[in-house]
Amino acid sequence: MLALMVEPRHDWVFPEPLRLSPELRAAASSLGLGTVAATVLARRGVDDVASMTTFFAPPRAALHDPRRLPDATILVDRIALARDRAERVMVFGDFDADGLTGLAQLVLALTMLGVDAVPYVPSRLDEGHGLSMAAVERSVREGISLIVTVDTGSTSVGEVAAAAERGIDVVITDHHHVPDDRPAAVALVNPQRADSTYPERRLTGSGVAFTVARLLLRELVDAEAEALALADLAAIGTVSDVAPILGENRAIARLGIERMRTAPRPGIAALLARAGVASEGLDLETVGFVIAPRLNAAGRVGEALDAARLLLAQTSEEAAELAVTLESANLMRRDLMRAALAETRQALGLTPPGEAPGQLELPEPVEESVVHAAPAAAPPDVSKGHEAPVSTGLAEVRVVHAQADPHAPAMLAWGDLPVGIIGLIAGRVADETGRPAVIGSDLGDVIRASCRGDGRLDLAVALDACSDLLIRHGGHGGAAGFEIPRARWDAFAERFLRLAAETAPPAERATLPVDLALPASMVSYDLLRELGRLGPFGTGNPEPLVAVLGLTVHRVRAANGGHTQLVLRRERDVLDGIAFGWADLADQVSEGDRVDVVARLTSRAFGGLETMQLEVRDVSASGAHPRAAEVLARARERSSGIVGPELAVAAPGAGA
Ligand SMILES: [Mn+2]
Repeated sequence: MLALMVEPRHDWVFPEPLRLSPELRAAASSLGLGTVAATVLARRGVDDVASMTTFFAPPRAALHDPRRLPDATILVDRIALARDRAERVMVFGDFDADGLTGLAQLVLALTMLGVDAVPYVPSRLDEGHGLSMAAVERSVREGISLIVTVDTGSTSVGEVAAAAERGIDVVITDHHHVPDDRPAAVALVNPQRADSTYPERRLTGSGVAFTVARLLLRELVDAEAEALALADLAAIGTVSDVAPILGENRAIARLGIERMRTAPRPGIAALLARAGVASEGLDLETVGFVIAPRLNAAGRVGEALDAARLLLAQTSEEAAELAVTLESANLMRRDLMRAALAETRQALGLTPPGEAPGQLELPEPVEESVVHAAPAAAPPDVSKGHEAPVSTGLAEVRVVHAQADPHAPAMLAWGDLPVGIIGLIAGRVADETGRPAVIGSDLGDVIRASCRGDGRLDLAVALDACSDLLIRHGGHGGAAGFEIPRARWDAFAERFLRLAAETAPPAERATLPVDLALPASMVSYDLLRELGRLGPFGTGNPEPLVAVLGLTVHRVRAANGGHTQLVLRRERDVLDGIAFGWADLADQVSEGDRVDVVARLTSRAFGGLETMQLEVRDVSASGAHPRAAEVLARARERSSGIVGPELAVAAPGAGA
C-alpha cells in the first residue's frame, strides 16, 4: 500500500490527437521520418509537404533572396560608392550579442570588399541604445563619411539629422520597430518596415546583417559563399535575441552550428576553450548558455568593444588574450548578478529558493530597452545629466526601496543596481514569483527600470496606463522598460500594483506542455534519433518533451550536485533517468512505486556504448493524469490493429 504518492510539480498538458494527411505521411516517410516525429513537427506548424521538405533540405535552400530587403539597391550603390571613393566607413553596432555579432559580420564583409571599416560599439552606460552623438562626433574627427548601423538606429531621428548636417551619410540596418517618424537615413534596411516585402520578418539584427553581407558580397564581388561563412555570427545573435529558430532563422542556425563545430573562427574557439567547452558537440544550448552570455557580459560591464575585437580576431593568440578579458567580465557580471539578486530577494521579502548547485545558469532573458521600443523617439539627450557612476563594485549593489510583501500582486524594487543587469534581475524575480517584476536603477533624479511580465498582465498596456507619471516607456507585453522621476516612483508603484491585482491570480501550478504521451514500451533508440532530427532546438522549436507512462521505480538515489538518479523498470528492461536540480525527488519516490514521468530523451556515450537516458522534468503517480488511461488504451488498440497509427496521440516510430 502506498502511503504517499508523488505530486507532480506541473500540470501536464497532453497534445490533442492529430491526423496527418496521407500526403504528409508519405512525405515524412520518404524523408525517413516516422509518424510520431512527423506529428510533433506538424503540431509546430510544419504541416504541409512543402514546409516539411524545406525543413529537412540543405539550409541554403531556406535563405531568401537578399535583394528583397527594403532599400537593397540604395544600400549596394552607397557601399559601392564608398569603395570607389575609398571612404572610411563606421560600423556602429549595438552592445549586446546580437549587435556585436552583426557588427562583426559587416566589418568583415566590408573589409572583404576593400572598404576601410571602423567598428564602433557605444557604451551601454553613457550612450545607451540607438545611434549616439558621440559616434557622430567621432566620425567628424576621424574623417568618416558613412555610418552603417547594426541592430539599432530605426528611431535615431535626431542623430541621423545631426550626422547629415555634418556631411555624414547614415545607412541603418536593424530589426526593431520602425516608427512613423522615420530617421532621414540614406537607406533604412529593416524587414519590420511596413512596406517591407522581405519574406522573413523574424530576422534579428545579426540576421539582417548576415543578409546584408550576402547582398553586398553577391552584388559587388559575386562571392556570396564568403558571406555564408559568417553564419556562425548570425546564429549567435539569433539565439541571443531569443528569436524563433524557424524559417530562415533555422537555416542560419544550422549553417552557424556547422561552422562552429567544424571550423570555429579564432574568437569563438578561444571563448569556448576558456569556458572549457568542446566545439564538436556544440548546439544552440551551448550558444545560449556559453557564448551569448559572455558577449553580453562584456556590454554589461563596459567591455563591449573587446567582445567585438574577439569576434574579429584573425589569430588565435589575439583571440586567446581577448577571451581572458571576456571571461573575467563574465565572472564579474555573475558576481554582480548574484549579489544584486540576493539583495533584491531579501528586500522583497522572498525566501531564497532551493539552491540547485551544478545546474546550468538560466539563459539571459531578452533585453528590451526603453529607447529601442519607444514609439515616439525621445529627445536624444533625455538621459543626459544623470550619468551617475553605476559602479560595478559589489559594495555599491544596494536596494533602496522595495515592496517588502512577498504576496503582493507585483514585485517592485529600485536601488543602486547596475543598469546592465536590471532586466536580468526582473526576469529572475518574475520567474521565481510568477508575478510581474519591476526593477529600477537609480540614476540620480531619475530611475530607469526594466519590467518582466507574468504572462497575464500586459506590460505595454500597464505602462501606457501609467504614462502620465513616466518620462518615457516602451516594450512589449512580456518585457518593457521606462524612465521615471524618482519623486513619482511611489505613485507609479501604487498604480502598477492595482493594475497587477486586477489581472487573474497566478495558477496554483505552472503548466507543462508535453509533445508526446506514450507507453513506456514505445520509448526506443529509433524514437530518440527521429526526434533528434527535428533540431536544432531552441526558442520556437524546443526539444520535445515526452510523457512516458507506466514505469516502476527500480532504484532511486540522491546524486552529487543536488540531482536525483533513477532506474526505471518497464516490461522487460530498465531505463536510466536523471532529474537535474531536483534533490527532493529521492525522498518523494521509493523503489516499487508506479510512476509516469515527463522527460526529454537523451543519450550518453559511455565506454563506447550508447545509453539512453530520460532527463526527468516531472514525476507523478502512474495513471494520475486524466488522459493517461486513454493514451494507454489507444496504444493497446493500435498494437492489436484496431486503430490506424495516424489517429493516435502517439504512434510507433515506424517510417513505413
Ligand atoms: Mn537585436
